[in-house]
This record gives sequence, structure tokens and C-alpha cells, in this order.
Amino acid sequence: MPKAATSRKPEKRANLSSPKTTKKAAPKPEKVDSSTFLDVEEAIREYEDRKASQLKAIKKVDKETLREMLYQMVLGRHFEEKCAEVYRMGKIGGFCHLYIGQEAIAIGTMLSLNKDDMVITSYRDHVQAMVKGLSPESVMAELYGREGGCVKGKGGSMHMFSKEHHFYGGHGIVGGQIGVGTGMAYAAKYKRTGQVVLCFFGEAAVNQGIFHESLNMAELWGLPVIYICENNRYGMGTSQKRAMSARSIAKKAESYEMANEFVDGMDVMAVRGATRRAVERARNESKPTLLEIRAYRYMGHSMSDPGNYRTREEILKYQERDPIILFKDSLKEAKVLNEKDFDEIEQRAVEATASALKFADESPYPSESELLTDVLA
Ligand SMILES: Cc1ncc(C[n+]2csc(CCOP(=O)(O)OP(=O)(O)O)c2C)c(N)n1
Ligand SMILES: [Mg+2]
Repeated sequence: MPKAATSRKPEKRANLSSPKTTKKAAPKPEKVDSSTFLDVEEAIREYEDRKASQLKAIKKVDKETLREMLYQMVLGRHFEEKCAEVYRMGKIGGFCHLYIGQEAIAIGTMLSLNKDDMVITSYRDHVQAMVKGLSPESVMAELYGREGGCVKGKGGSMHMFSKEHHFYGGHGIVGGQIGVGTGMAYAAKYKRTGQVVLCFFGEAAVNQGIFHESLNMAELWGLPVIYICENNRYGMGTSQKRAMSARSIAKKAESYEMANEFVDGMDVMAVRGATRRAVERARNESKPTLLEIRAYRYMGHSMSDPGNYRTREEILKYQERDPIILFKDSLKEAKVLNEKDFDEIEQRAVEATASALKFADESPYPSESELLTDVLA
């Protein structure tokens, strides 16, 4: 467990208390602007169905794993809330894209991988890097641009990377990682390493040629890759509805005769189940899968997003069915943990984040002699 930073003031916690409305009848949906691509009735139905199916899935998994999943989700949330805070204080510079609201995707997909399975992703990469094994210290120091960062402070928020943990970025070019991830899967197959690749990207990347070219090759050559489209409904300020003629991304795989699944990204157990099926297909049959995992980004596209393309009500509706609160409630109902256990999990996350902040603060800036090392132009 990370060392507690006892000298620091107690850190503010994320609000992860269960909503009072959960047990009551669903409130009547408000009228919203149809351009926001929100269906409130569908959302409420989803929450109820999700809880029932989550409880079933929980019964098949051991307590320790379930608690670890919850811990990682709480850590991701708390860590990033602190990122927002210190960003506003000027401690983090440049772009900073937060993952708040999407935690069930990173945790559900990655916690049952083998250690040497490979992951590649976009710039929304802090939580994914930590779930893959990078320490919160090395991620926070990277955000601060310090020597102790996972790439010595030279990459920053968008370029987390660790060869040791088989985490191959953090990429800023939308969709660029889809081609690289496909190449990684080709290498794994060619070298017969038995590794599987998880390649994450947003829904806005799907309109690019690289997505289609990669899926075609992966199916044709039987590559062990899982394409994970994190559909958080927006590409910067543009909703999927305004940018894509087709509503289903998962179905696009059928043009390439590729296996695919649409997954509820607010339900960590559903994400886990779908990923395990895809990993098995990749590992045992050397076949790719496209997963469209739908969640919602609570924060702006990046820290500099004024957010005037969606309503406050829309964001609140999704926060009411938060994936962490849902999972915590399900675990309590399944008697996997009680409120005291949850407090302990939260405290661990608070301490791990405090320790990361302390480490980043104390880590020096890279020296001038590092200016031209590890840099390719
Ligand atoms: C090739 C390319 N075009 C445009 C951009 C500018 N840009 C950065 S993020 C982004 C939106 C991407 O949205 P999505 O793929 O849905 O991922 P999300 O940010 O929602 O995680 C755009 C257009 C870029 N970085 N790269
Ligand atoms: Mg998006």
C-alpha cells in the first residue's frame, strides 16, 4: 500500500455517496434539447437493468478481485479530481484530458489481462496507465513534467508510456494508435508471444480511414487485438449524432465480418464480461473483436473546454447513475463489503493520491542535458 502522507492536510474526497433517488420510483424525465443525444427514459431503465445484471455477475467473482476493482475505480476518480485541482493551480501545464465518468471501462477491461498483454490508447490516458500498473507517483510526476515521471517528464499528460508495464502510450493524434495497435498485434502473432493487444480510442476516431483499414487487416490476418471504442458521446464539442451517419459503432465491424459487442460502460461487470470473451477469442483463436463501450464524460474535453455545447442537466442525469456508486451499492447488496470497508477503500485512494502529489512536488525538473535524449524528430 502506498505510504500515507500524514503531514498533509486531509484531502477532499470525491462525492461517492449513493443517490437518495436510487430506491425510489424513477423521476419523470425532463424535456431536453434533442441535439444532446440524450434519452433520459432509456438512461433510467438502463440503471435498473444494470443493477440487476451486475448483481448476477458479481456472484461469479471472488471478493478480493471485486474489492480491488472498486479500489481502482475510486483511485482513478480521486486522482483525477486532484489533477483538476492542481491544474487550476498551475502545477500541471499543457493539455489535460480527464477520464472522470469513464472509469468502469479501464477497470473492467484491464484487470483480468495477463501482465505482458499490451495496451495502447489516446491522450485520455492517466487512469488507464495506473490500471496497467504504472504507479500513481510516476503518472502524477509526468503530469507535473518532472524527472520522476514515467517518461522523465518529457511526455506530459498525453504521453504516459511504460515498456515495463506494456503500456505503449498515450497518443495525441486522433486514431493514430489504431494503426500502431494493429501493428503490435501483428508483431505478437508473428513472434508467437501469446500476447493480446487492447487498443482504445474515442468514437470520433471511428470516422477516420485508419479505423477501417486496421479492422480490415486485423480480420483478414487474424490478429489478437481488441479494438475498444470508448463512446463518451462527444468528440471535443461535437456529439456523435452530429458527426456520424450511423448510430451503432459496434455494427461497423460487420463490414469486416469481425466479432463485435455493444457494451454498457457504466457497468464495470458488463465491461469485464465482454472483454473476457474478446480476450479469449484473441488468445485462443487469434481473432480480433470490436467493442463499443458506451459511457459519458463528466468533465470538459480537456481542462480548457468551456463546455457550452451541452446542458448542465444532461451531465447531472449521468452523474445520478454513476458507475462507481452503482458498483459500490451492488457490492454492499451482495454483502461483499459494508460502509466501513468502503471508507477504508476511499482512504487508501486518498493516501495514494496524496503520496503521488508529494512525490511530484518534490521531483526535480529534468536537467538541460536531457533536452535531446530520447527525442525523435
Ligand atoms: C488527426 C487529428 N485530428 C484532430 C485532432 C484534434 N482533436 C483532438 S481530440 C479530438 C476529439 C476526439 O474525440 P474522441 O475520439 O471521441 O475521443 P474523446 O476525446 O472523446 O476521448 C479532436 C478532433 C487531433 N488531435 N488529431
Ligand atoms: Mg468521444
